Amino acid sequence: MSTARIDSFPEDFIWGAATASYQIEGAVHEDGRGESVWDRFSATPGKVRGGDTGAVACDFYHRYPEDVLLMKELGLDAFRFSIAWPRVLPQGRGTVNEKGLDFYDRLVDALLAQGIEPFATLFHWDTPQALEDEGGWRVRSTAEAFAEYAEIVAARLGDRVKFWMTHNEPWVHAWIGHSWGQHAPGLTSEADAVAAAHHLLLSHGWGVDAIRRAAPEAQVGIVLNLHHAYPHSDSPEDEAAAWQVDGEGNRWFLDPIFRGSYPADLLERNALVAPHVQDGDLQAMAAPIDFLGVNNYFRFIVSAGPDGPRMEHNPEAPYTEMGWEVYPDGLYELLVRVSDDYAPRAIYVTENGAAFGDVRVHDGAVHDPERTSYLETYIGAVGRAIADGAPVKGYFVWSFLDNFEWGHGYSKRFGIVYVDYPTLERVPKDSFYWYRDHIAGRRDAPKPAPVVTG
Ligand code: IFM
Repeated sequence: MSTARIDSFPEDFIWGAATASYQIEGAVHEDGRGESVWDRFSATPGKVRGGDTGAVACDFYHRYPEDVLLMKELGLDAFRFSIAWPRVLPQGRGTVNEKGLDFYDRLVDALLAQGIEPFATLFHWDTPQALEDEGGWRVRSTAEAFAEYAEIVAARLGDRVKFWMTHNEPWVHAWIGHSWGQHAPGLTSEADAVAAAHHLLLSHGWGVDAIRRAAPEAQVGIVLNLHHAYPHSDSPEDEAAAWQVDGEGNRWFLDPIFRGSYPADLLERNALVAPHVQDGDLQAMAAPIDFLGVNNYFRFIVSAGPDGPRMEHNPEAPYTEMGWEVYPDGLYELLVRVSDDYAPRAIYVTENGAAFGDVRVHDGAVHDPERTSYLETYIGAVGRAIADGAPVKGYFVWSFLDNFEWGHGYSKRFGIVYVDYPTLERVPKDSFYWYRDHIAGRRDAPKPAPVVTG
């Protein structure tokens, strides 16, 4: 006989929400902040929908005290934010802008005063433009500058920030920014994307060492955007196509970080331009980490097309405003598979959430049942993965606030708090109250019962 698992979430499971600097802070010209590639890109006509930029965004730079109180009302255990490199080092390296560091100092203190654990990401795509002008992530010197930056920030905040992430979604920054041209810096070369990915991975390894030097007690990880790739049919061609998609999106990052090698199948088939690897690079990238951050929103269904893998639509599934399939089992499978194949010490789901066409109705509220249902089912999938052995220690909703959704500007709303952009007023959505009650319910939940088998 076996009893049902009453509750797989451990008592110390961390319930959080996530954001990123350029998407929420605004104040791009304040207190000595330097220019970032996203300032330049979004100011270039035709790059971002409606000409939107992050110049004001949610004005979190000034409004963080009220936002932290809202986080407290939500009952968050942790808040994930990123640090804007050009606020700290306006030229990317060299002279430190103390006022930039002061902002993160104040934010961290405000969070801790409310009992909220800060989770800091060092790079969420806002490269200092000065470094981009020297070749950006295509060149090795940016990885060296990143290690310098990591050590400076960890030395200042490491007495209070325990959880550090070097990079957010290096695949997105490398490929969408350097090969597809849809994100800053807007380049369109596969060779540049491969070089950028290599230097991001290298800087991750060097960054891990730099953080540990400055803050020996730190828990250090990296955040990857991972998606389970399902073959459209069980034909060998579709299975090979799905494996290729898995290789380019998932294994291209997981293998160097956990195994110190690039996926051999892709290198052998020349699926991508070969990276230029110097002695010691692979060893540096595989610096031991304390946790893996997993960002997941959807899955891929892949068939073998005439020109390579082709993504298929599922006519029976709901899709979000981003055109992403709602498929919570994909997160379950992903977490179990990553645990089995790579054995990370711990996993945090560092982003998960959905954009829907939210509107504020006559009573002033924002009713977003699709988002609540999305969160509920995806959190359920996390619970099942934990029950099946995945070492998931925390979950962060993307996002706390509606914000600047990159090339889509402000047209896609991911927040559990609605932002009325003309006034910058914050309006908690129904999903905020659902998450608040969920977190409170977890705290009051009976302790997990042991699984009885036999
Ligand atoms: O808004 C982004 C975030 O910056 C990185 N992960 C995916 C989110 C939704 O697209």
